[in-house]
Amino acid sequence: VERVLLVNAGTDAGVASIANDGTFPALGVVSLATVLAQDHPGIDVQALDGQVIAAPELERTIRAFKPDVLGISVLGVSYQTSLWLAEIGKSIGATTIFGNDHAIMLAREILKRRDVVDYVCAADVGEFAFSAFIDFLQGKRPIHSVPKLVHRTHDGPVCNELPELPTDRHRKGGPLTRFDLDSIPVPDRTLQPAAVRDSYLTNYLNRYGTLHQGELVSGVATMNRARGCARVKAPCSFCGIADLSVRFSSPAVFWSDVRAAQDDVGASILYEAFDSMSSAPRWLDLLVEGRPDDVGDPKLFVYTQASETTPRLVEQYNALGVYRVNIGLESGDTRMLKILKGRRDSLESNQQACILFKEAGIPIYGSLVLGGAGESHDSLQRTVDFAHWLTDNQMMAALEAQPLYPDLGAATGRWLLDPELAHRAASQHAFEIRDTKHLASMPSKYADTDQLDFDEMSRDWCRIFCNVSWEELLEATTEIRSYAEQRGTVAGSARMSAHHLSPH
Ligand code: B12
Ligand code: SF4
Repeated sequence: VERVLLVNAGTDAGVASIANDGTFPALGVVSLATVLAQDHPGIDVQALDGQVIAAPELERTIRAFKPDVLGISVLGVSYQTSLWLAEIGKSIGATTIFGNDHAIMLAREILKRRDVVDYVCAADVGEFAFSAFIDFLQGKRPIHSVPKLVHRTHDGPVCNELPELPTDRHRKGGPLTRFDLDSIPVPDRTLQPAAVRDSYLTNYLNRYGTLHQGELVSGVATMNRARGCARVKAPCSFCGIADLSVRFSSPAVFWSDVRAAQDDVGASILYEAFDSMSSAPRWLDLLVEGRPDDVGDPKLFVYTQASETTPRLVEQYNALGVYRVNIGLESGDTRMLKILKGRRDSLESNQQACILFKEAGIPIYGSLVLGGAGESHDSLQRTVDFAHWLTDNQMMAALEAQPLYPDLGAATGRWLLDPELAHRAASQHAFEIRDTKHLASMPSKYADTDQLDFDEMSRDWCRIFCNVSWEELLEATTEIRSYAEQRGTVAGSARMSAHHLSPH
């Protein structure tokens, strides 16, 4: 193995964009490349992002680089592009391997059906598993010792269920038990070509430049020094994130990562991809205490939860340099919020959190999920009203709205595939199953395939679980987006086809 190329597959043609698409770097491929470069210094390794490189140019680059191994980062809406990339890889003799959430969830189905995919890496933290995979290709270790590698055998695809974090790389941490994620080296962001790095900044300024008037934005970076969410035991019903267990890096490594992003790409804006920053107030204190005096004024964009937002949290965010927050607001109806998220969520807690951020001058990147189980005309209208309230009060940096997509990794997806489970959830959360016959046909439709049509799944979901039609969800989506856009707020939608959004 002399050359390894890691590519984040860009979103498939015709899929709607979220407001942040192409504005922040795909970190996974850069982090994988960093560990590989450290563990295998003889290998020429590069990371590319198909989200910001046009398809013909990406194909030319892959063919010119002639990788021995082509690793592809695959999400639900980039599966067709990923298969196209794998075909290119096979046509030039590369070994192909898929990773990331969509590939993890459908690993066996993919290997059963797609000859152009040789392996799937099912690790949530993929760096060490991938490095071990390269060792295997170089004949340095047997295949069954590569953690979380899904590979073909006579008995069908199997996954090596071994720990994905090597224990010898752990460092002992302070009061928060261990800082597991310190074992992941600070990413070398220069492993992406300069033109790719520049395009994120250009896209960011095109979309959000007005939020930074009179301020120099010199670079944008993604970082990830904590993962998981306090709701790990009872996640939001639509949340399909593969592993929500809470894991951290030490403050020292957090700030080294910030410095490296400043040095490598001049980053003044950093997107910390921790699934729920508000779930870790003690870690926030440690970050603020550990902040070096000479680190300048980096601005952080973080995920936060409305029900965990307090004046104290906002103070901590101010001290840390948080300039923007991403909140899953999801609904303007308290009953729907309890079904979608949990007992502690309500319209009131959503509004209180938004008011606190508005008073602190922190704009919100918020999203709304339309069509949770039991959605009615009234609840949908309350969400539209809430979206208007958010826009009118100028609280939003961007607003997202879309019909619920039942991710197969989420409770909603499991209900779709398991009618009995769905009936139990219906009696527990007091919602009605509207079409029992259609529900019964779902397992055979979706359990045995690697092709998931997200519009159709969302439509099926709505028919079974909602008291409104999918068309009404689309109308509400369009209404929320146009109201926001007409008032100068950036709008977006995830996991749906763009043609369903009528022009406005
Ligand atoms: C930051 C982020 C973004 C950023 C950066 C995009 C990116 N591709 O990284 C932005 C804002 C641009 C973005 C856009 C989108 N995102 Co996003 N995003 C995230 C977020 C919050 C963190 C991802 C991250 O950086 N993690 C840290 C890095 C280090 O880890 P990683 O990316 O998971 O990669 C590790 C492993 O997965 C594995 N791995 C990954 N790829 C590969 C490849 C190989 C070969 C191997 C061996 C291993 C491997 O090893 C990596 C290193 O540990 C996740 C939520 C989450 N917690 O995962 C959602 C998430 C990945 N996004 C999601 C979605 C839906 C999108 C969009 C499709 C939205 C849309 N338009 O509809 C677009 C996709 C754009 C694209 N094609 O890249 C979903 C994906 C769901 C799914 N199953 O497909 C997630 C899981 C959130 C969710 N539950 O809804 N996103
Ligand atoms: S959607 Fe967000 S808040 Fe809900 S469980 Fe997932 S990470 Fe946690």
